[in-house]
Amino acid sequence: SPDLTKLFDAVLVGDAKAALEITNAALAAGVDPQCLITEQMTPAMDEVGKRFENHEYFVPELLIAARAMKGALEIVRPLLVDRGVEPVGRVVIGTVKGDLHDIGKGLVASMLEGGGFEVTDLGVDVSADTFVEKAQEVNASIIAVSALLTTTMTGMKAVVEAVQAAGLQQACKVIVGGAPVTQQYADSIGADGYSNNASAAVALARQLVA
Ligand code: B1M
Repeated sequence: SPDLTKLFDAVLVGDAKAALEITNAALAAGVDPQCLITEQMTPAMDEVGKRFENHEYFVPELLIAARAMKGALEIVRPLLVDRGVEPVGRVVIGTVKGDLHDIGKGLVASMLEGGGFEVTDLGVDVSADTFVEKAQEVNASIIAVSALLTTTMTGMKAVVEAVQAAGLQQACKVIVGGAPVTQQYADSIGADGYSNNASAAVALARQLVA
């Protein structure tokens, strides 16, 4: 069976070709796709972040690591989606204004789709107004906001406020997440929910639409 730690190494050094090859081999060998993400790719990104903090890595290394992970995720993503599930609700998701990190947000979006939600992904650097306008347009019952920077997570409060200003707070719940976000922070801005990983986000969303 394939040596999965090679996937960790490939993401860590940003070797997109190797990341693809190992992912394909692992899937062919019947390895659980979820475990490739949680046990190899995400820990590799954490190590990338540590090296960045220690000034061993710089922005270009962050970018090529992200490219390697995203390439491998392209193959894994369809496997997270369980087709034939009745739509359980509509979610509008995006990364908060000023923030360009999209890997975790993309994972949450894929898992929500896998959990039967209809998902509109607004991408990165999304303003509070855009979240609300899109939620109204598609009649979403949940807005999911991701933030990876301590400097941008404050923009999540603006989303909660925009939902309130539009009178949508009963119909549309705001859930938040991302590395610097905590339950305490979510409570302090009046968000309806917080989760610290993609599968917990699905459980939370299901609970809120039940
Ligand atoms: Co940046 N970056 N980055 N970065 N980057 C971090 C976040 C950082 C922690 C690195 C570090 O110093 N250790 C640090 C933030 C420090 C802070 O604010 N406390 C940082 C910095 C400083 C920066 C820049 C400012 C660097 C610079 O330019 N000087 C800059 C900011 C740009 C901007 O956004 N305006 C920047 C840029 C970048 C790149 C663009 C180069 C690249 C992103 C590429 C991309 O996304 N397309 C990048 C990367 C790759 C990282 C790290 C290394 C990895 C992020 C990642 O993808 N993790 C990151 C270090 C780290 O997080 N360990 C770092 C994997 C991903 C699966 O995890 O996103 O946490 P995560 O998602 C998880 C959960 O958090 C949760 O579920 C996901 C899966 O389980 N979750 C949610 C996420 N969103 C959710 C939403 C929900 C629920 C759960 O809604 C309900």
